[in-house]
Amino acid sequence: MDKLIITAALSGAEVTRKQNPNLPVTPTELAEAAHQCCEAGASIIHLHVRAEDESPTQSGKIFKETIDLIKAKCNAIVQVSTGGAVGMTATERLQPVYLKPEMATLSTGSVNFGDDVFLNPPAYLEEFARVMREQGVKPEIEAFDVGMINNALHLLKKGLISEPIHFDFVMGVPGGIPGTVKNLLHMVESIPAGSTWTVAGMGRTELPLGTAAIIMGGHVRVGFEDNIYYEKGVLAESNAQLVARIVRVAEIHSRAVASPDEARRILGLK
Ligand code: KMH
Ligand code: ZN
Repeated sequence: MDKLIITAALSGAEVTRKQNPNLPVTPTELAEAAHQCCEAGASIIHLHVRAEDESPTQSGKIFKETIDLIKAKCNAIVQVSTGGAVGMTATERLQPVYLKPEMATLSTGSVNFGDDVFLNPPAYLEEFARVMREQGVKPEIEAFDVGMINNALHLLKKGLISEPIHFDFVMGVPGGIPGTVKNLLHMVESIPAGSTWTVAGMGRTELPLGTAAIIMGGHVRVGFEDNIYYEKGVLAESNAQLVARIVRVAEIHSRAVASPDEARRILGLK
């Protein structure tokens, strides 16, 4: 098995400080959280940014400020979100890709998202993939359900993405595929040989799905974007606390944790 790549999803677009007062919001707070997560064992930082009033934004300026601060503190792979928040336009969502980060997310289908719809029609998929290819950015395919794997294979067929493909199975979103080990197995069995994959389990599915991925040879995403609790009724103190716990699970299962440069090699980044 490859060493374990841990992604820290620091804040997302939806979680608020009211829900967990430890949420990092400003560029300085996000950079400090990224630094702590790297120290704890994360090699990828999945990044969303916020405006001063805590609302989600895809502002290239705020992304740049945050990425520069992160780079000054640690060697992590920065993976910008192109999902942003529901309701944003494609042009708005694509802004951070022009900063040429090492990676960016590419959601390959629309999905009900709680009471909203996270809209990713075919034209968006092709546009996002084309811009990432032009900018030399490796996509992480965000699959919220199994059909989205097929949509990614369609992009591959069209030459808009290339192999090996890296998938993130986003599981347990209300509207997406439920976060069970049975469903995880089905997702893993549905991707082409030679692909890499990680799993982001929402809420209480974060730990069991992460544990399953460690055993199965996949990779794991944790963080406040997906889960604000350490255990039932107990809020997590920091993103790093969630990273440290998954490192302990990996240790129990004798799975070594990848450094950022080892993660770059596993993912085929330059
Ligand atoms: N905030 C969600 C609507 C991504 O980062 O690419 C979409 C999302 C996916 O978070
Ligand atoms: Zn995200």
